[in-house]
Amino acid sequence: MRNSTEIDKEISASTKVEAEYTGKKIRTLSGLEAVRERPAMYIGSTSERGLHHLVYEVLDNSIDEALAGYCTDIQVFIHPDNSITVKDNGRGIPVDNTVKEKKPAVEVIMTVLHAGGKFGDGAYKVSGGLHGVGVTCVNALSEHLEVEVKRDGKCYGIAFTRGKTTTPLYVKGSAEGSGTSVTFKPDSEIFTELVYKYDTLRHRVRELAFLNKNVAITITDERPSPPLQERFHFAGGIVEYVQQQNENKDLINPQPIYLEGQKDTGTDGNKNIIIVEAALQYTDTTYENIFTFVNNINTEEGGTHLSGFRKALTGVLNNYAKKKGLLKDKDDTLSGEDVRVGLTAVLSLKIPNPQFESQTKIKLGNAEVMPLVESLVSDALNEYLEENPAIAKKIIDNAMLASRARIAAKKARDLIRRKNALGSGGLPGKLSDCQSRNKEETEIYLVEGDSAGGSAKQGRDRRFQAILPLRGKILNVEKARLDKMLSSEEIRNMITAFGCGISDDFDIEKRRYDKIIIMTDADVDGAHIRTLLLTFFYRYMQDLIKEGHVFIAQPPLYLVRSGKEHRYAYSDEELQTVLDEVGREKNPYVQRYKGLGEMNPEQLWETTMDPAGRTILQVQLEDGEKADRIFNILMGEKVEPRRQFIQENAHKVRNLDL
Ligand code: 0RA
Repeated sequence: MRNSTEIDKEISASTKVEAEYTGKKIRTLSGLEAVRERPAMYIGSTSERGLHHLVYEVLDNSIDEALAGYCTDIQVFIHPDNSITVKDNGRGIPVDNTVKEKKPAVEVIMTVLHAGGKFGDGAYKVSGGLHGVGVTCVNALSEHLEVEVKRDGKCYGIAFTRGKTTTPLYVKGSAEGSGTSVTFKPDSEIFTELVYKYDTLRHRVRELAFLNKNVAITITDERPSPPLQERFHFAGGIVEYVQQQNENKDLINPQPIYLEGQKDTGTDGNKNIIIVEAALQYTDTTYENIFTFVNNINTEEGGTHLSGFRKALTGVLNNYAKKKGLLKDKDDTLSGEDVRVGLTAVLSLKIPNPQFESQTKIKLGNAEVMPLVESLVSDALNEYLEENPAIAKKIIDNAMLASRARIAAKKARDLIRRKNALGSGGLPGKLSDCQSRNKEETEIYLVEGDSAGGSAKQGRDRRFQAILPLRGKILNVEKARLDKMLSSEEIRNMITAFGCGISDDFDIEKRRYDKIIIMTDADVDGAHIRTLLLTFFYRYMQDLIKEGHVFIAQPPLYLVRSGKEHRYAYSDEELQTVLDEVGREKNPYVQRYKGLGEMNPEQLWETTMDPAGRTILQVQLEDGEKADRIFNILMGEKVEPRRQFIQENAHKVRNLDL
């Protein structure tokens, strides 16, 4: 344990930097005032995301304590008033006085920006926050925050309001064991959203439990009665993560390949220990799913660790296939894409000083990490292949199949591209394009069936609305490989009409429309076509969904006529309201639309296509991992999980939330 003097030196070093920086500003704010003045700068947002971020910040401290090897149990409580408690059985935040402030360390940690990381080992401290300001920000942005520390046989308490100490440290009584408990209530003056979402917190807690196998995390929601409680502890860590992710898929290697290694990359006697962990499992699916984490942060944009991992995979599998004579032609090579088809993997690094490249902190930049990950993964993978020749052969066969499909798909794609290069833009004959070429204002309706397509074409505003009718079922891309997929005319028509390519060729800037609107019948077939389309977009044009370009049209279910008046109802409840309003005694005429084809062009425009009156649902992709599982369940081979999912979610089908 380090003493207070050491801690104090580091704090003064950090506050000096702070002072120099703020000194240049016209107006000088103390640290916590700055946080309250510009909260979004510190926690990203003051809406739902930021609200949940507060919990992650506090949780991170307990996880750090677990990483240091001192904490095995963490509990998260959502209290009835939407305040939160995070409690751990670690060493407890130090309470002795610092030399400089002559205040308890716990108070300094909670009130001085950047102080937290300076205490203790802090080796793996990477706050989820943008500037590593962590729990101090949570304090500044809380109406009330209370810390309880158990240490040295005593229980201590200290409390704050909006970052200011209101109850200085005092001894509450005696206590056994050690630990820290932080309770806070987000400030209603700061946050626009104050209600915690159980599922959001549960997701992060579960993820942290996968990534840190030595710690059990319990989450309790005290708002419902009886309270909701779940405990997450995965002794298998990321291996279990991969297994859950592949739950409903057919497996090539039933037991995931697991590797773990560490290396000190420090120089001049300074320690810089990097820990690498990976779990890999191949399935018979046609896409890759690699999740990467650095210090428990999801590096969604990858970075040097992912590059090293990919290099290892491509190199090792090619060498192995050549050495064992598994390739058809000895000059064949498997591309990176080929060897990743069907792969689900988790790569998790713990690294003392990560450098994140992008603003959003989700891409790792440390150059030394790439060769390190490459060599660790190569060694482990080589060893695995040598020890499991039968599975190794299956993995190579899978990659060779992907390779053939890739070459066939390239031919098909080149053909589409060549057609595009020829006059008339090569647009599909079935497309009724719009006049405007300004992609910020244009829309394309994907319409089920030729007859509804005809009505839509007549009813639209041709200046900015394009219509592409889709006939019958489009191909289930979840099951088909790329070459087969591109042999489907409906799919090719969409690709050419959208103009932005697919997969590796995808370029969102080249898209020809701002909104892609799926308009299908309000029945089971319509829902099926919609799911097929969404699967296609999700797998091959994901950014269209991520950036909010995909929508679902909402045609009415009923037409109510009464005298000269006509009204539409979009749900069964709304039908009742409309009937109440027009009066039932006059015997209104009610028509239930069985399909879009029953509406004439004017009706279709008025109810579903006119931007002034229509409702369209934006498809959101909040959680890629969940979406992947849902698509796999809905569109994959296995019947039982699908039946179960549909039964459990039947009430939600009107608004499929990815
Ligand atoms: C600084 C030093 C030590 C522990 C902690 C911080 C600590 C912080 C938090 C925050 C939540 N839970 C926590 N648990 C521990 C080490 C003190 C020692 O050496 O005993």
